[in-house]
Amino acid sequence: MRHRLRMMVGLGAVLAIALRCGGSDTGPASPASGGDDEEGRTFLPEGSRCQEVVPPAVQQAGSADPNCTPSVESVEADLNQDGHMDIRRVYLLPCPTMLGEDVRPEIMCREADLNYDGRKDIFRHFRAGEAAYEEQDWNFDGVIDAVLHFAGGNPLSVEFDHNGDGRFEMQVLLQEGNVRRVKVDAVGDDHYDIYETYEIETETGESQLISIGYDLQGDGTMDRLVSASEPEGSGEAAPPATPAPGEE
Ligand SMILES: [Ca+2]
Ligand SMILES: [Ca+2]
Ligand SMILES: [Ca+2]
Ligand SMILES: [Ca+2]
Repeated sequence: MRHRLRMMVGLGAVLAIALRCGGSDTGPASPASGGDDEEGRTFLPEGSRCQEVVPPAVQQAGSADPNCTPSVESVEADLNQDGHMDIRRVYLLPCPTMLGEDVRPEIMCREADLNYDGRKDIFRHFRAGEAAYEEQDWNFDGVIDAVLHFAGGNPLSVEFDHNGDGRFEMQVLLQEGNVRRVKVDAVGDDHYDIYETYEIETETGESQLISIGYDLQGDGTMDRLVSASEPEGSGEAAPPATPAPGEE
């Protein structure tokens, strides 16, 4: 599913698919020629990360209409009109409930090809119609570089994989869009070694660095805390280690 290949052939086939947005299955039907368009431009495989699966909870919830089965549907669009689909949205089509509520399509996933090379680069996943997390490929190499997590529809934290090894070595915790805490795994042992704590200034609304904590022994416990208002001197000038909230 992650690397489902969807190759396009002629422009006609693409237009036909675009025109039937809203059909039950918008998957390109012709996987024949390897993805080259008429001008010889080569597109990468789509690299989709949006699954077209009815969530188990929805499946189990049942329906007031015995003839209805929940289903999913994807809708695609070619924004730059180069014959290749750049954006895809996956919707859940639920069934009527016993409560007689309106039945509307519910967004489950949205993915887009930002640099028009044929491969999708940004993937936002939804739960119960609300943003849950978003995977981002910043350098368009097909490897996810950052994952943004949401809570109640608002950004909560971001994890970064700077070296493309599939492990996140940096996590940024957010509060109302501002940085509150930054954790860095500097040695690559899956433990955070550096903890930066920020405070939101009430007047400017900007994040101000308060302190930096270090785990020098790699045991998950902070060994040294440097306050931003007391510059770290050479040697042993820093104050004794003080655990940050939540640590030790
Ligand atoms: Ca396109
Ligand atoms: Ca791309
Ligand atoms: Ca990448
Ligand atoms: Ca990494």
